[in-house]
Amino acid sequence: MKPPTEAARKRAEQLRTELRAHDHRYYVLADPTISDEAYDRLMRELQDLEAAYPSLVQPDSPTQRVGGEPTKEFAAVMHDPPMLSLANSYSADEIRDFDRRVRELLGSAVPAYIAELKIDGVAVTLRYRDGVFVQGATRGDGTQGDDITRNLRTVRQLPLRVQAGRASWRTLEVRGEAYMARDDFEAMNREREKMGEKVFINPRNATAGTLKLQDPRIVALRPIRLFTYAVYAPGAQLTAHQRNLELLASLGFPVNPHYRRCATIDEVVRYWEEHERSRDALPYEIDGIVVKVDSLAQQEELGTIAKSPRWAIAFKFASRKAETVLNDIILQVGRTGTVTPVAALAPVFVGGTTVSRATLHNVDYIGQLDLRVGDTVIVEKGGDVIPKVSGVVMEKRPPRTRAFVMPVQCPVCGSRVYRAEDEANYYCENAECPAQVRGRIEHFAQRGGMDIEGLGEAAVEQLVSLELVHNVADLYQLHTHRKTLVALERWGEKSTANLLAAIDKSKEQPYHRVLFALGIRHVGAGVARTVAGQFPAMALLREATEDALQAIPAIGPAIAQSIVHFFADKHNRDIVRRLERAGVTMGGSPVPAAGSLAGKTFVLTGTLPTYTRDAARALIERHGGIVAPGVSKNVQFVVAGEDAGAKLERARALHIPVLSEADLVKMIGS
Ligand code: 3BA
Repeated sequence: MKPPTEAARKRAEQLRTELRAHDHRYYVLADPTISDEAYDRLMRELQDLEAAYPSLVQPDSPTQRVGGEPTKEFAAVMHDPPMLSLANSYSADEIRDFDRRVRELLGSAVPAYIAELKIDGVAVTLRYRDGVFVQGATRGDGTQGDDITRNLRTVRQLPLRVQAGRASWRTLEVRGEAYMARDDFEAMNREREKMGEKVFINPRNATAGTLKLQDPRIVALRPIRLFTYAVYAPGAQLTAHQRNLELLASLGFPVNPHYRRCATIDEVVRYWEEHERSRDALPYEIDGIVVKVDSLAQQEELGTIAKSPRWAIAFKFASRKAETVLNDIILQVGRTGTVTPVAALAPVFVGGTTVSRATLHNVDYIGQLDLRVGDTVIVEKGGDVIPKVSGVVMEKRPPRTRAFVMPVQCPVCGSRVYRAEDEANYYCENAECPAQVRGRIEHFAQRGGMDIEGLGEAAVEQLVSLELVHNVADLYQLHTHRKTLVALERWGEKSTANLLAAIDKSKEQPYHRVLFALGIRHVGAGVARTVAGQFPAMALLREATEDALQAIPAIGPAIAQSIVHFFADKHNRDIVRRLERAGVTMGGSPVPAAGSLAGKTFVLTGTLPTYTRDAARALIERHGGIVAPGVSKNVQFVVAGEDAGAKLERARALHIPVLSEADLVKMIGS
């Protein structure tokens, strides 16, 4: 083995220092200062040097994150101090009891609390010797866990070396929570589904499963992140929890920014209430808050009982999971003909409401869970309001259940049901299927569309089954059936007059709403607004080519194709012509440039601190802006969060201003 030259040794050291700084800026601060290409060049140079002189390789080198050969099993690691567990509380009364106990034990001293988010992840501990990450482990039973050093090394947010600091901070034990962001988790699951692999039930399971893998090379490909919240440094004079959090951040560790100092327990309760309400806007899952006495001297005085500290407590949110029985699997036919399975459940109270229906995604999902009618199932209410069935309690499966088989006929009209190529969806092939007809009319009449009051689900059902209405154009002929309507059950003079007036009034809805109401696939309210802005009349849009449509910043090939496809259909053209003849707005009036972002096009990239991708998009659209899928010179702003990648690079290259979430919010406000 060739000994490294002095120049090689120096250069390797310099590269390591530079790469570490860039890693921290990119992964922890979400504020990179060099391009991906430039970063890759530095990394490759270091890899080449280390390959030429293997003695230069150090365990804390940025090259060591990619993972190595698989191991057979994990070695045991003893925890010192032990990893305690948190006592749980579930109500304001219980948290006040905690406060009372603390104050009683402290006598005259008054505690201040630090309230922080309780990340729904997996607890890990990290050891640093002389500033270098040397060992990482799971919590295990609190006294002994698994050595998962090589897996943790792949976590980009984990510093492999602490940033300078005093000598007393160089031997550390740092503890925190490994987790996955919701978007990353969903993207990973989509990918796994596509590859025919098993999908994970939730981000926490995915994180736990990943950290237990024996092959660090696979771990390196999974989107694991980290928040740290505890530090032990034998040589340092630590005084308070909040100071510790600040110290961790200054040493380069990711620290959740949402913690708050609370002088009274009322403030803690308020913090809990606030985050119970806003939890869905966070990009990761939390299952409550953690309350800690700030002063370390007071912590010591309070001590621990059994395995829990007396100075800290978890204050959990109400569970959004419950067990219930799957009574049936119903098939719903949507307005585009999709046949989707829905779970009919024995009613159960979960996350504040009674649930008796839950989504099953698609037929593949049923197969994956091996879900059968009669099973006891877990119902979960996640970030979105729609409850889902997330698992089966196999021990409770009754005898003689049968696996679900997708019928070959539409449950509504009896036509053939087929599976679309490359899709998990099944479709009813009959465009005249009453369920599809009803769905299209309901979509047309809904708020946000033509907004026809009195034309809800029940009314549509009645009109369609009596064959008074076959399509949305028929609505504007409904006045010719006035007598029939008045004679109908639940209708009468007044309701009929109201409905006909509401239909008449809907003719004045602006063109972009009409476009949305038509129910063209992929054309939601936002896209309709955008398209109407570029093609300000139906007569123009009707003749638009895919190329012309794709020239609009936010319009991709799928949308363009869908619009062209819609107008190529004779039946659809007829309906549009009849709407036009009835006097429905077909253009002319410009799209209302509503809101502070009107006329501006944005691109979103990376994980924002508080808004999910969908929430940020909705926010921009609500204020009149457009969200484009990719960066081009037609884009005015790029909103970048943590882990922003190629899009951010491209924005820089094109000199497009880059905004943080806070900048965006400010822009909306001004
Ligand atoms: N803070 C979990 N324990 C936490 C240090 C103490 C603690 C947690 C916490 C014991 C979170 C128990 C496992 C453990 C490190 C022991 C948090 C969270 N604080 N913010 C008070 O966000 N999930 N969990 N971890 N030592």
